Amino acid sequence: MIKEEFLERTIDSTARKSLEKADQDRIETVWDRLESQEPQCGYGLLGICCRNCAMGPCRIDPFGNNPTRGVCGADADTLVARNLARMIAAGAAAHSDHGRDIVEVLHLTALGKTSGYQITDEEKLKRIAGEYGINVDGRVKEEIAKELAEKAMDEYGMRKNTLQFAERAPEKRKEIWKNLGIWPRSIDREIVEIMHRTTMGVDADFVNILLQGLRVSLSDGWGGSMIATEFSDILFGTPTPKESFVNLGVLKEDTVNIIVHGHNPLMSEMVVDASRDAEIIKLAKQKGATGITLAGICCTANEILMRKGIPVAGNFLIQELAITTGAVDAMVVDYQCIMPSLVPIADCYQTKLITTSPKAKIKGATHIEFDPERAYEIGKEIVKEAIEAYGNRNPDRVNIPNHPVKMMAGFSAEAILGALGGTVQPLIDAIVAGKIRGIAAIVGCNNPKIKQDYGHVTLAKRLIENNVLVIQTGCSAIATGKAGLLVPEAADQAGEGLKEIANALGVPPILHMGSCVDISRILTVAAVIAKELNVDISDLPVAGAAPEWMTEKAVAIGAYVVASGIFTVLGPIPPVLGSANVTGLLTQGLGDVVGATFAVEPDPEKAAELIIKHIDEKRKALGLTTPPTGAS
Ligand code: SF4
Ligand code: MSK
Repeated sequence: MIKEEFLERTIDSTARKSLEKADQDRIETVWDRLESQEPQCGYGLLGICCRNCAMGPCRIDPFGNNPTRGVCGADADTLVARNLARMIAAGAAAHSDHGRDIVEVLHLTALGKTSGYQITDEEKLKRIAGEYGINVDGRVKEEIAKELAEKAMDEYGMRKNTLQFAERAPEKRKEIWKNLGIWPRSIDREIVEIMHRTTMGVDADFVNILLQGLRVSLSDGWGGSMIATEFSDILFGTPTPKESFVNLGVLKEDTVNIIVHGHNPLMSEMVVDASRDAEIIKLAKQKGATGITLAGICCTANEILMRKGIPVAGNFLIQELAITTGAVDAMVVDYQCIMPSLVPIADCYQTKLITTSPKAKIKGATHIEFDPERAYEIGKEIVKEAIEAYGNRNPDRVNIPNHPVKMMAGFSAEAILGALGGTVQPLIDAIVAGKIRGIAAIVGCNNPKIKQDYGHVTLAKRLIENNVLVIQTGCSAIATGKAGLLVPEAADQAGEGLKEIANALGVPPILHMGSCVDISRILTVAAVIAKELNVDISDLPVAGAAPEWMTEKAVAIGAYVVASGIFTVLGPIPPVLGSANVTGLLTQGLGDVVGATFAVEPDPEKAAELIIKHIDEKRKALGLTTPPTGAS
């Protein structure tokens, strides 16, 4: 019998078993640490504290009593807007810096200065080069890639003053951005400007601050993230639908088990290739293993799942539990969403925790630094470390929860269009006919404040029951994968119309579109549909949701999704309630400005109702009749 408290922490049955084991082994987890932090600071939760200068730290009374202003005179509106803008800037920086690393490696690859990388999708290279106005005729792919990478590098600086991919948006959307003065000029510039504007004594107009927050978010969604996605496709291949497996049961007792965790595919792709090297497999067998099992966690998992079909061990809240299985010989991390707590847990199970990025070292971990010029050799070195660690594994401490779940992923924009016969028209026809009521993007993290995966899975189920096609990325997609919803058979749980479409195409009713930066794929598809209909994105029966979000990156994503015209429902409440003005702007005022707003609804059942109501209103405005609802 699993303890009641563990049943309350997660709906993932393999996580529940591992929580039991962690408890027996006296391992402290993220849930334990959340408990020890409670009650959390009320000022922080409301967003009304500031430590942006040494006259502070300052806080503002949430009930309107003294103090109503910080030492410098900044009021609650300014504090909340500044704090939110800084969250957006940090999130945009993370996504965009990831994109920058990809651009640099594409450039080095074009110059012949990398090991292990090649230009895999030449067709996409030429298509993207065409978007950037680069002549491709009669030129070899390396020449084109070099010029394209250099043009992208310009978008991080201040000479170009515009972002090419923002041109993908429909005309009406572009007009809105231009009229509001939030057209993104460059990636780094917008982030730096947020930091400037929010330092002591600069921007004290909450509307002005938040508009710059939207601009920096657009430089992420239509800039850094989109570059990360598209340039990764050029290097590693554009994803196509493929089957794989998910949950902790993908680990195996008799193989060397390696988990890759983080976000950027540059290192993990090399670890994948190295783990398939005949000489390396032979080495693993010499040590008594039957082979090498590679699995992923978080968005690095999604990157190599989408392109290579590598199984997924779990999403964000699984990272500690994976090690407590006692079966992980090495966990290889790059950056973002990696808990520093992994070091003491890895120590308990003789797991090698290997950091690879100079930007993300963790004290106590083994650091094997990524170097694009020796990337494949480093990949082999890492796998050899794992093989060595396999020899130290204590079989008495191994307990892998079994029964991995089948899942399907790989739905890039190109793959979706391919499945539809090369055009979005069949999708539009299905929406017009009411077979598909609308489209909802469910994205984002796990957050220990919410029962793990409950928000994602419940919301997704309710939406597909009501004929809403669900598209997903990030840890959210892994959640529904674990729940068995990312297989074509899950269409049986959808409403009649969606079921008919999914069955006809042989796809799940929920499409896994990739990692967090791949939300840019969702923007691309939304733009294509809007252009086809000659409307704005905000006119479409589409919505977004982040039922268990946690990172600053998720705040940046929410901001660019809303700024792109898509109504978005958040589960956890962002730290804005300390300002009625900022809260009002985000939940109502933005509707008049960018045609979309945020809503906050922690209950996924109610969030589904909000999304369906929104979709029906948009359908009505487009003159489409609302279809019948209900599961088949
Ligand atoms: Fe206080 Fe103003 Fe300094 Fe913030 S910037 S810490 S509100 S004095
Ligand atoms: S990994 S950003 S916990 S989705 Fe992209 Fe998951 Fe959120 Fe990290």
